Amino acid sequence: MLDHLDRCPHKPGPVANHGCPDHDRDGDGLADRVDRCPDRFGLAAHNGCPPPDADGDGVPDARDRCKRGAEVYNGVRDTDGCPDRPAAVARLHKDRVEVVGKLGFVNRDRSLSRAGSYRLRIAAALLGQRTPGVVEVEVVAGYGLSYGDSMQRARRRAAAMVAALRKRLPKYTKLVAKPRGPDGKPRIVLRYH
Ligand SMILES: [Ca+2]
Ligand SMILES: [Ca+2]
Ligand SMILES: [Ca+2]
Repeated sequence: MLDHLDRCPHKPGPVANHGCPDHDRDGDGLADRVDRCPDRFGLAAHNGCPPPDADGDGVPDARDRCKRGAEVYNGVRDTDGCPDRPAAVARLHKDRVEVVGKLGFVNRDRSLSRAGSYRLRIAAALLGQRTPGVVEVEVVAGYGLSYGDSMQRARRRAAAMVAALRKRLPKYTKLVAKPRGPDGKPRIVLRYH
């Protein structure tokens, strides 16, 4: 490319991008200038957008056997897209997965109980399908504790969650522990982006 037409003469880039390197913010392999959803990981077949999902349950329409009924993430047939029983142990949102119900830690909050591991496995499967670059493990622990004790518990739980998630998520997913002070109900929220 002629230098006077090249907006980035010191970096290699295609003519279509005025000689500048292509960017791909969501990392789905489609350059931002041709990606119809530049901030959402998508497929080339859908112009860089995620496949359609009419009921928003995370199961694309093409595989969803109940297109108007949301999947219940409970470890029972979690990929067919149909509601089922028992109650959900994880809830999927656009930017986060919430772990539902009792959290389940043992060894003075340093590791997950069996019930906790079960919930984590389901939450990790949900996260894994979203191919996140980063997962923030937000933990709020305990009522009725001092601020310091609650923070310490939240720190241990977040570390236990990060260690357990590390074994189940791809290497490129960065895990960040986010222990929080006692601001309401104990909870675990896995924010992904
Ligand atoms: Ca669906
Ligand atoms: Ca299910
Ligand atoms: Ca469905």
